[in-house]
Amino acid sequence: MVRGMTWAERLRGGLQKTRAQLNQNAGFLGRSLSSARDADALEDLEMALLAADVGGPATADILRSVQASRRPDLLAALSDALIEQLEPPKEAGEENSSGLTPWFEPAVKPAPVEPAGHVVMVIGVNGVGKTTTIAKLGQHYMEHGKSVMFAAGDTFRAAAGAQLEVWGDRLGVPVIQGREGGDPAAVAFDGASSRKARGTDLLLVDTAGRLHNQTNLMQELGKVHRVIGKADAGEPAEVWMVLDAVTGQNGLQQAKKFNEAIPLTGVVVTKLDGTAKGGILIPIVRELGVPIKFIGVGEQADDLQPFNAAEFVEALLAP
Ligand SMILES: Nc1nc2c(ncn2[C@@H]2O[C@H](COP(=O)(O)OP(=O)(O)OP(=O)(O)O)[C@@H](O)[C@H]2O)c(=O)[nH]1
Ligand SMILES: [Mg+2]
Repeated sequence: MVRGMTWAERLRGGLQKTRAQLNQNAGFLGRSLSSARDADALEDLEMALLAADVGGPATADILRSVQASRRPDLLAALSDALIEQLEPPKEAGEENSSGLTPWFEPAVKPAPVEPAGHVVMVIGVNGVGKTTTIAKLGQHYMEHGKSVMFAAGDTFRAAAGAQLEVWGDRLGVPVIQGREGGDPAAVAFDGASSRKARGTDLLLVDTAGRLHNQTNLMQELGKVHRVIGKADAGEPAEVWMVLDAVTGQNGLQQAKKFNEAIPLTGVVVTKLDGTAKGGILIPIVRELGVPIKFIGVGEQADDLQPFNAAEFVEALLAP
């Protein structure tokens, strides 16, 4: 992606494949369909949602709420229904924005994602974008005035520490390194201790990629988690799993297993630019029950931003 683009433009560009798929299947984008809430249009919409990996149960709910909507046109009704699916349920008395949001309001600026404490552990399957996400998060939080450190907890892959070191140098972020082949828990312990000693706002802990069925490696994550708590009580306040959107439902099933092994506090969805199945965000919110913190739509630092449901849906459906 090109520098100087706004986030709204990056997001729209990044969702291009999913939008094209919806358009191809449902043919409802960029047109006014005030008279189209008929069986054919709904059936097309159903196919489009399923093809975008929205999943059966959520698709059924979306169709129901579109049919029940008082909105004059299908697109606005669909927008409400999608936002409702993507927003975590609100406390009593607070209204979700769906139903209240005027159609295509100017993009909402994403609210900053405030970590609940000082240490964020970043986990996930191999190659999903953990290390580059840490770099992007580091830049994001520095731009928001926070001091940042990295811990290179991937001691498994030869070049992993060096990869994080390069990012650290570029961003001016201190990187706590371990020995290659060493114990990742030791690196995490050093990182958490030195974060506390220095009073740095935020420590991002990288980990090696792994599959949920690699029992030893899953236990290792638990150890990294416990050891951080020994260095700094109550930390890590956050455990964020990075999910590659391209892996769709498969990635979601992996996330469920990870969540059983080590409770997640958030999800970061990367590579939305590489898939027509951007609808996967809906079952992530619905079935995993863990909030989406950030989404990524490309390789540049600015291509990762806080997730906002209304903004996402607007970028997905806007003509
Ligand atoms: N197109 C695109 N590429 C991305 C995105 N996020 C990350 N990547 C790319 O994905 C590739 C893998 O990223 P890494 O950060 O090394 O992934 P990882 O999870 O740390 O990989 P392992 O440590 O090997 O498990 C890199 O080429 C990244 O630039 C994204 O949102 N869009
Ligand atoms: Mg990595």
